[in-house]
Amino acid sequence: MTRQGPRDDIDENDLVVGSAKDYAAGVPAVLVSMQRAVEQMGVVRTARTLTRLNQRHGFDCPGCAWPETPGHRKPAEFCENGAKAVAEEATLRTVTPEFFASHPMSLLAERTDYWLGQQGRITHPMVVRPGGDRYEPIGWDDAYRLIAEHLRGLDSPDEAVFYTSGRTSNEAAFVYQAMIRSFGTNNLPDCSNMCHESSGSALTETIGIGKGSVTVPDLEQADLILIAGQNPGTNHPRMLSTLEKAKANGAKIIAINPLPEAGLLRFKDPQKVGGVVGHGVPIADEFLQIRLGGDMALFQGLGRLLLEADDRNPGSVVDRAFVDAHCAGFDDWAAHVRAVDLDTVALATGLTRRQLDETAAALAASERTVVCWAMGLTQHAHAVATIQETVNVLLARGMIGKTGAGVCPVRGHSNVQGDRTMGIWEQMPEEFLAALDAEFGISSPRSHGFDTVDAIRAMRDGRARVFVAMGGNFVSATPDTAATEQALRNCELTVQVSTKLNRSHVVHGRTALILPTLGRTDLDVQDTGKQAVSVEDSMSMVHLSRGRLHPVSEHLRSEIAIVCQLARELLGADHPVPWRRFEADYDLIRDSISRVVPGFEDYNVRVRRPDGFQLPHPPRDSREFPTHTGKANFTVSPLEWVPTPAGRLILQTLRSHDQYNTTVYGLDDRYRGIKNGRKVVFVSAPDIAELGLHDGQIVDIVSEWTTADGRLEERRVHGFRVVEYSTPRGNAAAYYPETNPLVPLDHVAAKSNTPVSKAIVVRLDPVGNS
Ligand SMILES: Nc1nc2c(c(=O)[nH]1)N[C@H]1C(S)=C(S)[C@@H](COP(=O)(O)OP(=O)(O)OC[C@H]3O[C@@H](n4cnc5c(=O)[nH]c(N)nc54)[C@H](O)[C@@H]3O)O[C@H]1N2
Ligand SMILES: Nc1nc2c(c(=O)[nH]1)N[C@H]1C(S)=C(S)[C@@H](COP(=O)(O)OP(=O)(O)OC[C@H]3O[C@@H](n4cnc5c(=O)[nH]c(N)nc54)[C@H](O)[C@@H]3O)O[C@H]1N2
Ligand SMILES: [Mo]
Repeated sequence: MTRQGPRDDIDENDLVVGSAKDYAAGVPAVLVSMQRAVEQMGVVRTARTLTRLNQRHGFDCPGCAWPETPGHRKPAEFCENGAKAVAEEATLRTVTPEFFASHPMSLLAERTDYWLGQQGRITHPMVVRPGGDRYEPIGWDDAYRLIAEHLRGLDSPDEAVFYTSGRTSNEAAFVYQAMIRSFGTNNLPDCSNMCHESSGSALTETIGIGKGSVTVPDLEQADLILIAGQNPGTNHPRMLSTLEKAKANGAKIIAINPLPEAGLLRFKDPQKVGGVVGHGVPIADEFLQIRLGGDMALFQGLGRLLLEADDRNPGSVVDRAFVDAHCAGFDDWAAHVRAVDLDTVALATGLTRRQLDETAAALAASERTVVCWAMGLTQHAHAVATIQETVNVLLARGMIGKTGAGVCPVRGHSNVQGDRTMGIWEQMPEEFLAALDAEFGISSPRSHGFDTVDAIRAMRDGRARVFVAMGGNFVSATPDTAATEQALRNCELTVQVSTKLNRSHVVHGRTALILPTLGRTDLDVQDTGKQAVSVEDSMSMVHLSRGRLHPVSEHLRSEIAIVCQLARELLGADHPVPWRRFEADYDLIRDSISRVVPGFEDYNVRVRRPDGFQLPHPPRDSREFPTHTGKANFTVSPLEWVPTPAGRLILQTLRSHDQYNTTVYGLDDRYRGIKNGRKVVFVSAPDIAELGLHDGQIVDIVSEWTTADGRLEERRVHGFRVVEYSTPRGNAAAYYPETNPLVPLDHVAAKSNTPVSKAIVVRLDPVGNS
């Protein structure tokens, strides 16, 4: 294995379909991660990098938001996919001005996100001027002037949109939102709008805080863990070690998923002898193969069965003391779920009555229950209500705010939770804005800004004209690709602060800038010396992250430096926020945060403790629920589910094992048996037969959407291979972002406005005589 150049673009003709695996990790995981790392970084940098990953004096993994194990850390606290995320960022391949000179936009436009990402780290600030056909180098100061001119030329600050992806550190997010609010808008959409927004909405209303209430030790001590709508073997592999420990302590694990995901079934820990030579440990004791969008019905049905069990033996199931002391709305909820029709539940979930009874019995017998979930619950039209039904069941059993029990939304991006805590939100509460204003002597706007979907609408309709992105890949990550592309093309200026090339650089406004930035692994030196940043994981732990690698180009600037320098240009030298001092010394940013954001007192001291510190969480810490009633709220929602229309399928869009969101590392979805390609659609054998198709056939996937005024709209992606797979009748699955063109912009979750990426009505149109 030696360092290699980028591979060719995808040729879907090379696609090979093998059999799906029933275990995750094991030796292949180690081999694949080392191979990818060496290809990108060479042997020396690989060794330097992977030994620093998730260590106390190293950098936080830019992969997922799963917490590090507190206390002792193993010498290799990472997983296959964490290693791939690092290799992708720490690569020695570069995208230089010469690259851009020989790659006009028309050429880049033909390339996939896979090819674009493979080219390496961007080395210089680049610009495309109106009518230009390729990026040219631009100096940093000229770039800032250009942005400031465009922003100052707007009729209102609300004509600008500032997006954030979830890798941005706390410090960078804090200065970024301070600049944006000083400029005068709350247009702060972020990737969370497409991700766990539904969890935040659901939890804030019910328990008073939009974050999970458990820690790693809680999971290890739970006796029952439900994992709904999550594929940890691929997306949070380090979670499997925690689950393995929980199992060793006697926990029962129930996986609720339309797909038999490898990591949920069996896990071979590559860091243990048994994981290398043995068969691994089974993870899930039960697998409920639920229909897409059936979880709300499941939890309402479980609510009814639990109440009936309590009727048979009063006080044995419902935790009356907890409900009486801490909850509101129990009676209304009880009346509602008692009336739920269990036959409808069976239809909506595709589960048998016996499976429902057994799951209810497991819940009734458990003393410490945790429910974990991710995108399988959050990206549905009724996502908020679904998550609230899981909360209802936990509240009835008194399972919040005690050891080994609680809610566990498993976040995606490594600092998506921290960015929100730092003010990246289009609707930050008044207390935060007031504290921010008091700290700096500014006056933040108070009207709510655009979230992601509203930002696309505003740019489409000409109500927003400048788009700035702090990371991410807006064009490929958002729904309705055609609409989003048009929205960005409508803009006068688009600015991408990025590490790597992606489609959002190729689909751009009349003027476009790329500002290349340091990543998590890079050494960050400012006027006062080496800097560290901090992040908050999925369980509210805040800790430091220090990059160590020499940046691939001397022209890269940290996200903080970019924001502070742009802010000085935009807001003037005498602006009250001390931009120059912030840029020179990140401790000073943390001092400001400690005065603005509750829970960050003594930030600089506490963040330097070995495992950092944990933010307060009233329900977890003291069974206090800061909701509008002052109690934990049961909620009542009319039952919704997703029936399949005749001749159609319900499609979910999900991740392969070889990608990080829109960053495609490679073309193998090893656990699902896919090699060398991505354009597949997984369908059950009986549906393939009923639709008159055959395994291996090439089809177009066509989504069908009826608009509010009754028009039928069709959206199409071309040339997908039908793969026979274990999924419920009427359901199908295909990879994102290739299928984002199918997701209608207006198909969003109630309350959270999250695009419905897990339930799209589609038909499969055969292509030619394949
Ligand atoms: N390696 C890697 N790690 C990642 C990411 C990555 O792309 N690659 N992305 C990161 C990000 S930003 C996020 S948000 C997380 C995403 O982590 P996940 O949520 O695990 O990601 P998805 O691939 O969208 O998988 C959704 C899972 O939910 C199931 N599902 C879909 N619909 C339903 C439903 O209606 N009910 C139930 N019960 N299950 C359903 C699917 O079958 C699938 O197993 O991972 C993070 N970590
Ligand atoms: N159909 C469908 N759509 C989805 C989803 C789905 O399941 N189905 N999932 C949604 C979810 S959960 C999410 S979170 C979003 C993800 O949406 P985004 O966060 O916007 O997308 P990513 O692919 O994670 O962004 C990758 C890019 O970020 C840049 N980058 C990487 N590291 C850094 C850094 O340290 N600093 C800066 N400035 N830039 C960096 C690189 O240029 C890279 O190309 O997609 C959503 N879209
Ligand atoms: Mo996400």
